[in-house]
Amino acid sequence: MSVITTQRIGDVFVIIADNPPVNALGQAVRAGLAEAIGQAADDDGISAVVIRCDGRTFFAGADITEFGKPPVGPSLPEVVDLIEQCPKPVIAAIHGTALGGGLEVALGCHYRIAIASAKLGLPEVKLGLLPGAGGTQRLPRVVGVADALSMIVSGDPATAKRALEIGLIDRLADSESLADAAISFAQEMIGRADHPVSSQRNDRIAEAANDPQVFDKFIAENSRRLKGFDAPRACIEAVRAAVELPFEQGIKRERELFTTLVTGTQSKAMRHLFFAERLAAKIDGIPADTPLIDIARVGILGAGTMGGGIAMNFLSAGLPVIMVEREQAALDRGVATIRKNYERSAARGRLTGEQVERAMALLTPTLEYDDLAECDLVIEAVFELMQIKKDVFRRLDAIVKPGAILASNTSYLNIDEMAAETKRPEAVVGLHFFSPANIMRLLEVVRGAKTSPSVLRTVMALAKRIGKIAVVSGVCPGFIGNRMLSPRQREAQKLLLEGASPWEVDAALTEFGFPMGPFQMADLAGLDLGWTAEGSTSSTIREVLCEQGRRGQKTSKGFYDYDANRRGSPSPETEAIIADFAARSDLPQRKFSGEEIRERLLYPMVNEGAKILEEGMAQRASDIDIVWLNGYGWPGFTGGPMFWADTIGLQTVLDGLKRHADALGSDFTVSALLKAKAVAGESFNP
Ligand code: 3H9
Repeated sequence: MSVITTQRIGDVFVIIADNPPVNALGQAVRAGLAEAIGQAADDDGISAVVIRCDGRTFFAGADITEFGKPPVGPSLPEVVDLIEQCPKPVIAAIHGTALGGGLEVALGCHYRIAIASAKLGLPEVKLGLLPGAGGTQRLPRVVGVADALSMIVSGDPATAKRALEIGLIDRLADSESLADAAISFAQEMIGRADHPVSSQRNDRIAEAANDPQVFDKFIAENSRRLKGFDAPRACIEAVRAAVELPFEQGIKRERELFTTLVTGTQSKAMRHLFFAERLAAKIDGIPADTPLIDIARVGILGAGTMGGGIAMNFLSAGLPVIMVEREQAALDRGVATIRKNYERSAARGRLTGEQVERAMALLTPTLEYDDLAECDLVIEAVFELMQIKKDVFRRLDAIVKPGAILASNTSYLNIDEMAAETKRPEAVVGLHFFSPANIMRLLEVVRGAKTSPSVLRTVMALAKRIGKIAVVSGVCPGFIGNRMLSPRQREAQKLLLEGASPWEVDAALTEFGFPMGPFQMADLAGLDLGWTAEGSTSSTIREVLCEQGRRGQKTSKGFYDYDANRRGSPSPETEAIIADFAARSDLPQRKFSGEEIRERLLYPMVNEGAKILEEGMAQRASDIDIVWLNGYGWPGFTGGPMFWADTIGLQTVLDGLKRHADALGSDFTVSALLKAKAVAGESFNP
């Protein structure tokens, strides 16, 4: 079947695209559109044109799988130009998502009509690109520079309502009658002179031409978001070209910038992540028809920071939650924190008061374990001690109805040992949420030796329902994320004893693109996590810091000293403590470059990632990238640790590990998989 079909309704020519799943603008669609528009232009019996899509959405963009391959015409910019130059009015009828090249097609049309649930955006920046089919030149001409900049640089879509307000669409239609409304719109426009042509409009950009500061202001306000990424700056430059240059020259500039980005490493990395995120949801060896367990009610054990955060995910998705604590005071505190978090979101305009009350009404706090009996899924978020976890699982097994899933939020303990305490090990799974659990998108799903396919498929589907990115991990200490964090932490500590300062170590990682380094992270989390004054033996730097009241940001001092705005500065007191440990270690003291620090911290992580793959603990290298990107702030423009290793070359990593072998110590072993792939000239990702 053809991806483009046409219909005549009177003298209105309707062009319909049908290219599942998201009507991406692949070559066949572009060719079909170009041909149909040519036909409409040439046929005197046609007075107006409607472009619409069948299926779940209007065009969701260029076909990303075509990037990096030899281009086959017609190109998308050519198609958009053909639409715009059509002598008959062309109307885009939008449902679902008009994204990227999809919105650029719509901007080439003379009019746009959309249903209320539609979203319109230029998300190219999230793929390390800029809109390359005229979007950077046409959008500012249609909605003005301020709104265009914010849409193009954030990549976030606008709702149809907002699109109407800013002039991006001309009309709203009822969802059931979009096709008819578009035809009526087209009929109304027939015979009118001067249909608006986006590329020829200059009224909206004139405002910015009179305010040359607009771009510098935007850069200053968004500097944090722009850090390290090439695409946002290129987006800004392209929009600046729309203001400063005639349309044809602006388009040329857009093309140059697009070409640089699409052939660069950052965009390759970000396109890799786009597909990696979708691939992570797929579990090898589990048939798609594996039955799902109906999850209508969720139980959470523990009302602390973690339990409360986990509960919010389900409440926000409209699922009733029963939250159990041992003491009334702790339960009340937990409920109050959930409410406070929701109210803060409401104050920022992200939720309505009604939504807050709806979520809170779904929460049942209780002191009775027995109240969990009818839950379909119970997640324990109690203290990280195996004995406690085992007791909890035994108890839950006795109380919760048969068929229900029992999950642990452990971040490193063995799920199989917990499962062995129950008579339903097939129903036991790890659900490792990351703190703050209501915000962080990552969820490590830990597949036990006996976890059933049905349970696994159910929790993956549930993860999607609550807006998480789920990655499956096997059972090993620390799973994927924390297991790879551990060699990084170890090396960071060792570097302190060899002469590097915490600020040098942190800077090496923030220069790489991490939002913070290991010591800044430790200060933020609190150095006294798991530390007690009674048990302290002054045997690590961290212990001594805690003993001296330096427990992190919350005490205004940790590795760093903090001012009232929580801005950290190097601490002479910390330096003295480290110098004392270094002197006792007898290790030679020297200076480290940022490059060497990065090699010491990041290469062992890649090595650990390779071991995780080798042992089958992760299904694929790209899953590891997704974990580190969404759980630990690994910079997206490098594509994640395994993609980054591929980019710099596995032989480079292997050589680096050899070079640092003495420092890494005799208990450090190089992964056989890393070695084999490096020697064969292969990469982790296909
Ligand atoms: C662009 O337009 C550049 C132009 O400016 C310039 C050109 C010169 N291409 O996400 P889902 C696949 S750049 C190819 O699970 P949802 C996806 O991989 C593009 N494939 O569905 C998945 O495959 P599978 C700008 C694509 O309902 C399947 O479709 N546009 C594309 O949760 C379902 O996807 C974007 O960046 C594509 N463009 O969300 C929009 N899009 O089933 C990217 C999707 O094998 N797309 N696939 O795993 C999205 O944001 C979401 O897919 C969307 C639907 C919101 C549309």
